[in-house]
Amino acid sequence: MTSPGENLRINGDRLWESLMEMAKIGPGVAGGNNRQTLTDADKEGRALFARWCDEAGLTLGVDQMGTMFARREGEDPSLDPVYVGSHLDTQPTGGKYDGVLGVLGGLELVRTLNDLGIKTRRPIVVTNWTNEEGTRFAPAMLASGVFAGMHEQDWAYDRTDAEGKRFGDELERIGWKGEEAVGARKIHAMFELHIEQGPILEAEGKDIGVVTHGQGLWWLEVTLTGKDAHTGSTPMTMRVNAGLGMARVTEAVHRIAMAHQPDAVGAVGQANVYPNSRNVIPGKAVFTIDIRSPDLGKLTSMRSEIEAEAARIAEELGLGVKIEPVGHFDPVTFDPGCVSAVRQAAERLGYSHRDIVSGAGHDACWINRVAPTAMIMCPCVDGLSHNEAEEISKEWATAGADVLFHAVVETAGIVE
Ligand code: HGY
Ligand code: MN
Ligand code: MN
Repeated sequence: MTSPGENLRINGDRLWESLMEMAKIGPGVAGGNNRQTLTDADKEGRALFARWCDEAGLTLGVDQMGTMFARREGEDPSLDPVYVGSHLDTQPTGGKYDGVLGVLGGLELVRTLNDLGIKTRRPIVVTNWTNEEGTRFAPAMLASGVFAGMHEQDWAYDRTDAEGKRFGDELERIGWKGEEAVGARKIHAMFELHIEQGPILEAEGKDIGVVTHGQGLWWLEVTLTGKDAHTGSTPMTMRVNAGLGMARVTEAVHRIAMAHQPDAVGAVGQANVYPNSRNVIPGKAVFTIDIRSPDLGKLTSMRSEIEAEAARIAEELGLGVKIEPVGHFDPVTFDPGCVSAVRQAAERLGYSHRDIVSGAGHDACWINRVAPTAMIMCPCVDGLSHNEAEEISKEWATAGADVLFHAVVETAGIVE
């Protein structure tokens, strides 16, 4: 099978137009997006993607977790397809490109094959994985995790959002609960294009990140139980202050991550105090710790140090403490064959590139457990993501999609 010639490129203008079109759905308040999973905005975004897939002649399948699989037939339909894709759901204050670039970059790859009349040996499937973000329903990468056999489907259906709504009910409500058994599809290889969500590629002036590994992660949900009391009349020595406990644990997470440098991160992003009244000492605090490292040893010791410190702080303040893991995956090593297909594509196309470890989690991290998988990254401005000001250039998007196109078509094989 010949690989595509270096002049074969995707249509960057068309890709950019599609990104801007999708960005109109579930707008944020500051130029980004709030298209959270299984909301009406997600439903609208799915419908647009489905229409575009139909216009590109793709056959759409949907599984019981709502993941969308749009298939372009290959010369030999019996062969396992090459998958591309990412996610269309966003953070509540998300950007226009996180996940979306990977889905629409996959669609653009198909549109280009259609323009050029190229037939591939293997089918190609463009994928929108449900609930990658995990912000409305924890954990992140929920549907790809069920697909990879890491979560039971019924457990996933029972995940609830802040209003107590169930994942399974919301999936039915928006009409995207498909028929297909999750994980039944056989994948020959998967490639995911994604913005870096960090500062390295832009700082080094590199067009492409060849992702060799992904950080491992723990999400630990902490519940501290104290006693509601009057902020004015309760003596300081009589307080059982869950809010104070949360503050001290949050500081400890930062301190422990700093003590494990380099290649360790930790923060608390989601936090609630109850009753959350200005003049009531919080009797309860519920917050999620997010710790990550590419080094399993560091990840494991950070978790045990944080759990020990949280217990000590709770003891000191007379608080009840419960810590529940609500998300986890070990550090990931992507498939060397797929990684070199990405690296060779960047070289063939003349794009500057460097190997990189993904700081963020992605659906590719789970799919890598069931099929050879690799990722391609493009820079983002100031490394900013999970912020409505997330920005990339059309050139960066085009370069990433070009490399995706070449790596996928080479893996799928071009029919003479
Ligand atoms: O949390 C993550 O790394 C991803 O953005 N869901
Ligand atoms: Mn993402
Ligand atoms: Mn994200």
